[in-house]
Amino acid sequence: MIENKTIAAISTPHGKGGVALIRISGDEALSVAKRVFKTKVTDISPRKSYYGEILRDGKVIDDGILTYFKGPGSFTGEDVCEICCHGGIYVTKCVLESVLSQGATLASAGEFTKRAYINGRLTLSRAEAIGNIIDAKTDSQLALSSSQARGTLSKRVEEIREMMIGLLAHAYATIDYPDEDIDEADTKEMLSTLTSVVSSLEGLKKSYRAGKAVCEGVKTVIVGKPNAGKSSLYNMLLGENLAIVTDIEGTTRDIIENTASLGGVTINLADTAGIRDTNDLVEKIGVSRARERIEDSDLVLCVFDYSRAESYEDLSILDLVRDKSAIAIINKTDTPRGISLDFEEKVKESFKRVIYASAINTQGYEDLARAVEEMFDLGEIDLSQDAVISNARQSASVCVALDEALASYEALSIGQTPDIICASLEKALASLDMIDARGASEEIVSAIFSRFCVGK
Ligand SMILES: Nc1nc2c(ncn2[C@@H]2O[C@H](COP(=O)(O)OP(=O)(O)O)[C@@H](O)[C@H]2O)c(=O)[nH]1
Ligand SMILES: [Mg+2]
Repeated sequence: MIENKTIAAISTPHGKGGVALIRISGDEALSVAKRVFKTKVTDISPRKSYYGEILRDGKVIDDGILTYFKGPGSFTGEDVCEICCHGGIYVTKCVLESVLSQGATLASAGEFTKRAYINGRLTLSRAEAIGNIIDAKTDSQLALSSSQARGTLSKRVEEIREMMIGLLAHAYATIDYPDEDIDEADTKEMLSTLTSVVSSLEGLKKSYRAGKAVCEGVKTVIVGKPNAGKSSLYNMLLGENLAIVTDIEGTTRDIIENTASLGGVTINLADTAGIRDTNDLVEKIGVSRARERIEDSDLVLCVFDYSRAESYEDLSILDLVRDKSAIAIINKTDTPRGISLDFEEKVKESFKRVIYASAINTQGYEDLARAVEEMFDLGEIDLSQDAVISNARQSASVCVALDEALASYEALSIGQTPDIICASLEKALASLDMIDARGASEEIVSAIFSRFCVGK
């Protein structure tokens, strides 16, 4: 799998900037760099930066800085040279061309990181996390991916793995002496270790709810009767006046969508037409889309108007969201009460979480953020320290590992033979190993790295 070609690419974004960085990795990295980059110093030492001139076809085209990282103590594990030049689009392209003309091959998407993984510098989950750092758009996405990139998840996986290997060694030792069953003391000890394995795996499995809410985001829809303040709430959550707000009923028709961060949870937020019976054809379509969107969402924010008496539309909304994960928002609490105490009580009975808000002065924002955080288990997790599963691939591995660990526990506790106990444990281990991809197929590994940009 290891290729020895020396590769190069522009690692900074395509565009005009102060500086650009061209990265070279492979056995020939230093010799290629030296043919392109002329400095007064003859001996280039690792981890030092050198000023010099950059040549193409023997002519100086720019000046800049060269840094050399000797393998295996580099990002990729190979010899790496980084040339910083002025950050123009054309000049950067010329420097890259010069590097390629001196024997380097253009790197493919994610190839530097893939080499780091192949050379054992990164586990797969850490490599994925580096991709997530680059994609992060919120504080919580950054905290989570930065922690996982430093190996928080890999460390936890390794701990569970070691427990499993200890158990397997123990059980196999018994298989080697076929006359012997696992004795009572050993069984007790193994059951206790298996309990730790199971509870660690359960913890990881559970963490996916929070990890997913942070990384992928939660499909969220705002619903309510016309003029309840849905669009105002939408704007408040996004911190921008994006949706049109008026006191004319039926203002919002199309669904409008955007992404916001609320209490650390990434919400993919949709504002909808107010739910009501209407003869206006366009509004009718809007209302039916709003109803469909409720079905399709993981979180529904139901807005009720504090300033007006409730109507049949409010009651119909209670029905619409009966089986959904929903939060009630009683809006316009800056105005005198119009809503009846009875209906308010009914809302409290129907929803586990009720927030009193005023979208025009951002009152209730913090309460809503805490409620959403709690709903998606973020309250219990320290994103910058805890091992958290953040994608479907990792989650699938953990779920299978957990099922097999439970099967193994069951087998051991009812006195099954060691081979049966080991068969489940081996499957659990193989599945867990997929997280950091010991033994993942080339296809999976390539698919993961192709998500990266060229130069990473
Ligand atoms: N006093 C007060 N007025 C609000 C509040 N939220 C929205 N409004 C007003 O209610 C009207 C309808 O708001 P809008 O957001 O368009 O409601 P939508 O039809 O549910 O999207 C507008 O005139 C808003 O300014 C609030 O919290 N307090
Ligand atoms: Mg609206």
